[in-house]
Amino acid sequence: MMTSSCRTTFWLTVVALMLSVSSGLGRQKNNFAIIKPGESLQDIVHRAASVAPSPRQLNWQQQEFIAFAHFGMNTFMDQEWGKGTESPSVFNPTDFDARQWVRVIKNAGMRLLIITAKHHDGFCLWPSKYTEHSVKSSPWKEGKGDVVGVVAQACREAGLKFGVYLSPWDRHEPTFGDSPAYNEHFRNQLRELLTNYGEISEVWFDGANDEGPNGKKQVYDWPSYYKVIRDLAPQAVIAIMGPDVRWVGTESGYGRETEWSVLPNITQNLAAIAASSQQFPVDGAFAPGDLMDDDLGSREKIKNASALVWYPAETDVSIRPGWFYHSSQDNLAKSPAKLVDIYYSSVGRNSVLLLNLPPDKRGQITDHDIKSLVGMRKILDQTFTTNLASGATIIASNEKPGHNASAVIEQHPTSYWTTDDDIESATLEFQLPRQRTFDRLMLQENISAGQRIEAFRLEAWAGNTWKTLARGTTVGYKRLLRFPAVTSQKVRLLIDSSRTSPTLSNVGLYKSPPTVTIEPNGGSFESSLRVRLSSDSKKSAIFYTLDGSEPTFKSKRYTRPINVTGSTQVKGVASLGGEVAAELSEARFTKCLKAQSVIFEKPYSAKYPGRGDITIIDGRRGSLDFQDKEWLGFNGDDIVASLDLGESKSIHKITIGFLQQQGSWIFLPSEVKFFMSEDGISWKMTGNQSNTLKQTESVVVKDFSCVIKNVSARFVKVASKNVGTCPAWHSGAGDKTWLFVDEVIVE
Ligand code: FUL
Repeated sequence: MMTSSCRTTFWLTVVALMLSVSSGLGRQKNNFAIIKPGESLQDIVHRAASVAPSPRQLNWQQQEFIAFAHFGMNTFMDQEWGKGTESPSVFNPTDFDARQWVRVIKNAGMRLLIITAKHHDGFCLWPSKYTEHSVKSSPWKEGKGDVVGVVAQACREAGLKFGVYLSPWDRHEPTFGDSPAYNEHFRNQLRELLTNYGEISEVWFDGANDEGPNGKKQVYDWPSYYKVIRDLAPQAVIAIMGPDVRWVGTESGYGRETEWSVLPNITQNLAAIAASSQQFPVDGAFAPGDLMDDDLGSREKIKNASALVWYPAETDVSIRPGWFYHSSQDNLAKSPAKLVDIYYSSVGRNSVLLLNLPPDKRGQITDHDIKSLVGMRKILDQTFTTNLASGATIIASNEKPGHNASAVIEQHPTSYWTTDDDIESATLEFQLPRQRTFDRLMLQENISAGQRIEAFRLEAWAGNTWKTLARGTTVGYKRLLRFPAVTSQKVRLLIDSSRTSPTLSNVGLYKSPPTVTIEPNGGSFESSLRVRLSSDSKKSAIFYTLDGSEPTFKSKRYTRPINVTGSTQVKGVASLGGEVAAELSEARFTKCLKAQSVIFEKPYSAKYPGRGDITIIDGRRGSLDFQDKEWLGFNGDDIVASLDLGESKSIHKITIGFLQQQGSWIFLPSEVKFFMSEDGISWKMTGNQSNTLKQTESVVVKDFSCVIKNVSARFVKVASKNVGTCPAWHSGAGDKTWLFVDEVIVE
């Protein structure tokens, strides 16, 4: 334990060291700050507001939206984590095309690509001198290929930045666990990657870790890795298990509403700061701590801090459920709307979005993923191309000379608005050139001066009063807020709280393309159904079709609810000024006989009870997501379900739907048999259907049905045969298989 005089000496040493380290930086801001003992909360808050990104951190943040490519041994083994024992003979892309990756990534608006040069299985995508477990031992290009080299070159040609993921955990390398030897091995691999492939902008160190092949635990020499990077690639940020960029804390794609880039550093690291001889002392002090907390940098979190550091968030998420390519996930690429939602919740919450696009066994990004990306880009472009605030006259409650409010709508890259010193709240009032309709707000702080804004509101003038449209806490590099569309000529931005005089470099008001909502959103019905279409933009017209074709502005215009009397597919689009919006909405409706009740011979699993018995007769269909509460799950058992229609009815078709998602042990039934009965006692089989779809096929919802020539019956029974156990090729070979059912439709 330190005595108080000892603590004072320690602090003086630390501060002196900081000052000497930063003296060469002139007036440039530091990306760390030491808090002196006895500083008040106000002092600490001001200090936090002056911590700013290092040039490499600022440059990285400005890339906004970047790509990950998980490619390697796992792509060919159809797995997520290799054991390190895989044979290099399986690595053999059939039509490798790095230029295709780069084209797709650039067109999607991403500016940097990080490749998994080595994942946990230890297989290297470049011909490393330090192991045989690499492309050079594979049949691809007869062992003469270099994935890292070709991808780096393609990026350079296209003006895309390039980064490497190098897994510290290596399940193949024999020296792993023999700490000094593996540390040298790892540094050697880093040196290869950082010297032979041009400029590297990001080095990504994964936190996943376990024992080595020899059962020994590796002690990583992180500071020595950082030193190699600082020496060979000073422009590169070191992410995740590194001091420049932090993991946002989830792999969902959703960052925090309140996202501070300035975080408290933990006390014990100050000794490491003091010991560090590097220009950016934070390297020596780095320890990731708990990054999953909801709050990382509020006043509450920094009030007892000993040091503060600029440590911004990166949000990594895959376009599919897995990080690596699996054909079974081809239908599970996130939709354009989902990707847009993720964009708002990451880039729009002061974070960089790192979206993974896993190339397939050909060595190309699949059309499924490209379709989603193109759809996403179209929506974002339609939204953000025109800033409806441009041309506005802006009145600020306070302006610092040389930093007028007009700077927030100027295109100039470094101009920004701020107030006189020590002002902690302010208002900017925008008089727009004319009435405008908008539903998105974009704010950017001038983060080269630090992150300051703690609370803000957007209001629009509604004729006689101000109406609040949206509220937020932090802004940081970029904040995007969505709210229902409003039309007004006057808006104001109220900054209610700022750590010190607030800054803004950009303010934008935008209108997203209108989308159509169909209500109800599909399902089955008994006699007729009224279907309503609406748009989130009152000014837009809605066009629709009922025959499955794609609607255009030449299709039927929606004016009143549609009376659906037979099985129908409704597709609708909104159009504004003759332009059809990017998003198509669709819903399928099936006319059927309503079952009064259903009885199962054996119960469904308590783990997947959907919404109870009625799940399979409620008119709503299960999606491709087995957790969506529309599915009933049966583990190892057959399903025998009897439906009571209440009275004898003429039947011409019976359909039952199943899900296949073999990655989750869910298989289609091998056979489905259909029966009918007038009394529920004596049954007559009316048809059967065997499964013809391959068990290796991607995720699908498949209907089994039986067509009958209008026979009357009160009861219907469907018996579905569970395949029982996972086949030999499956990773759960011999385990019980699941049957997931929804829904039974009697027509
Ligand atoms: C994780 C890894 O274990 C995953 O395989 C993937 O690489 C992801 C980005 O990071 O920690």
